[in-house]
Amino acid sequence: PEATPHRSLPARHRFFADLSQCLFDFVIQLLPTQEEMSVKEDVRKLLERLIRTIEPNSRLLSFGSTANGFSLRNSDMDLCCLIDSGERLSASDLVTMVGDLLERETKFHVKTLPHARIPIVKLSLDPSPGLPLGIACDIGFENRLALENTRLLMCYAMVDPTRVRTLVLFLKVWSKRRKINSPYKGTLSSYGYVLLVIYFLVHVKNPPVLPNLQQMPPLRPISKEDTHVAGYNTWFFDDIELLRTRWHSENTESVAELLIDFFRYYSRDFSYNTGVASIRAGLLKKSVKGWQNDLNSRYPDSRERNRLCIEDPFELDFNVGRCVTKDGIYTIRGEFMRASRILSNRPERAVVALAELCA
Ligand code: 3AT
Ligand code: MG
Repeated sequence: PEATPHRSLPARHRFFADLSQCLFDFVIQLLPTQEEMSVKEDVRKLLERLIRTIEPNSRLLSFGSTANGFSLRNSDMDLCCLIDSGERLSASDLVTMVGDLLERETKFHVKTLPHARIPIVKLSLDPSPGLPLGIACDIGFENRLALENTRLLMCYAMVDPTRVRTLVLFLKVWSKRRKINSPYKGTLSSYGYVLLVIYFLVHVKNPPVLPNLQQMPPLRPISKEDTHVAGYNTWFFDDIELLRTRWHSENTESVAELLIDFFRYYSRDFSYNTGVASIRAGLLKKSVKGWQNDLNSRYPDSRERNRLCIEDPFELDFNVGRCVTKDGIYTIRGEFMRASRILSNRPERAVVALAELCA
């Protein structure tokens, strides 16, 4: 309880201002350098040229963080190979052939996963003087939905670049440092954390920081062919320049206030047991989506699958949090609580709080 609000209020605001400044400074030094971006672009072009020797009508496009503005230094490259015409080879055959080719023609270490949900070729390059941390890169085939969700996240970042990018980049670093960013080990992917941030900014904050781009009225009638990719509706309002003239947020909270509230919301208020976070439609019920945990199932997989439910913005039957296990959600919530505790103590110096947060 604050006995003298008129005296404590400025201190509170000073803390928010300090912490916001620290957050900007912290993420800026973690952005990729111009040089790193140009090396990555060169790698993309080289790989595209090689793949075209097998499939002349193909294009190799960037998606994920390299393409949506949420990239940190030395993040991996996500590439998607699209074949424009004359589909002759299946994605899994292509993975095998491209894998063999790159093994022969380049210095990359190559691993192929031809039978994964999205068949991919995984590449890595050892560190060298010009590239002190090497490069890791995944090439997927015909993964058109990933290109669309990358574009959606990029548009959300463009609506409010400072607040959205700072929050997202900070949460990515924080989740990696706290070791809760590995779907293979039962926690959540970066993509999942980004969706949690956007859900919070669109549906939890009142007034909202971001509009719901998937529910804005379109400018002109659109036909089904124009809006559907792989059977899913991928339409969203993407003319951000125009949006700026029509919509602006009434929410004036600082990045620090939003971050503190984000941690509070996901440690305390989000209904993990029954709720589904959907950036398209707000809070949904697991029971309505058929995403309850089947605790009696014989398969450990379906006992675990729906602990944390985050609806993919386009692939509505896909839970982006499906890899999160019982232990995983316990750890993640514990981390949200820890972060909430550190920040709500409002320590003397914001920079010390940040260091402790990511320690
Ligand atoms: P990093 O910088 O690599 O940590 P990122 O933003 O590249 O983060 P991810 O590597 O988690 O994010 O994902 C890259 C892209 O792959 C994001 C999205 O377009 C697609 N993607 C990842 N996971 C899923 C998923 N579960 N469902 C649909 N698309 C996904
Ligand atoms: Mg990535």
